[in-house]
Amino acid sequence: MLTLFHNAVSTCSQKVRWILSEKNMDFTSREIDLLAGEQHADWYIKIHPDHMVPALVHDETIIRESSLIMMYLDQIGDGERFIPDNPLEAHQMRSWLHLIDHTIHAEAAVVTFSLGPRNLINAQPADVREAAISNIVDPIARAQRRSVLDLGVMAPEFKRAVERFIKMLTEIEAQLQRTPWLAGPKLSIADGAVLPYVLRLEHLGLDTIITPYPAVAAWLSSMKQRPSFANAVGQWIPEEVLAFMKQMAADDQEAIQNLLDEIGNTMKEAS
Ligand SMILES: N[C@@H](CCC(=O)N[C@@H](CS)C(=O)NCC(=O)O)C(=O)O
Repeated sequence: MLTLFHNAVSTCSQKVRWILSEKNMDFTSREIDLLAGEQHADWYIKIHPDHMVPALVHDETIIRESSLIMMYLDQIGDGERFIPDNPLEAHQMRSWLHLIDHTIHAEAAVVTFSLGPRNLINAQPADVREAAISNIVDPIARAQRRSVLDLGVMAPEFKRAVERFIKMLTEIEAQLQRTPWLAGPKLSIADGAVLPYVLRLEHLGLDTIITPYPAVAAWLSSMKQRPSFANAVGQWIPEEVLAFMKQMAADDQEAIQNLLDEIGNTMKEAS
């Protein structure tokens, strides 16, 4: 019996739903309302002491950390395996997970809260907005959240996060010139783990960041055609939420374009 505590929009929840779908595994869904602060509820922090989703409960055992949950599910589920047998390909897969877990995930939170739900959070009463920030357990993430909610795309953290995303897209493009999937000739956990982060750019109305990378765009399109995409993403995130997430980038279009031009010029000078 599998119960997944997750959130529709959260990137790391999308990853776990992706592998559950690819492995045809049933689960009981328990959605956590992150904007309402349900992750801070006393009952939930017994399940995830870091106040985060996702958490998987398998019978009596709690498994946390989305990448680790993906690998666990691959091992307990029947059928096709998404951890490569070849040691080098398995290493390649884990390198993508490492990049996501140690760098990109935090930058995705910066990009997301500079845009997406920023207006909604800022419109809350001051004490509710303050609680949403001060309840964040990690002090670095807490300071970053405060900065991007205050300054939006003008926050220095936003520029750095976009630069880091561009570096990842360059690396993905290079990999996909060599192999059809991120860890080699076969679809693997790496593809499912990277997908939500590339998609997040699109969901936030930052598609122009992906445009210069044709192999990434083709890979994204292949991922979207798999049934796992609808099962992990499409069926969970309502159209009106997606429209809302894109709205702020439309409002901040000029500032974002100026920033992308500035980053582009710096990269040209450096090369
Ligand atoms: N390293 C963790 C990160 C989990 C994480 O950051 N979860 C986010 C959603 S993607 C969350 O629950 N945030 C709670 C909040 O924003 O207060 C994992 O991969 O599972």
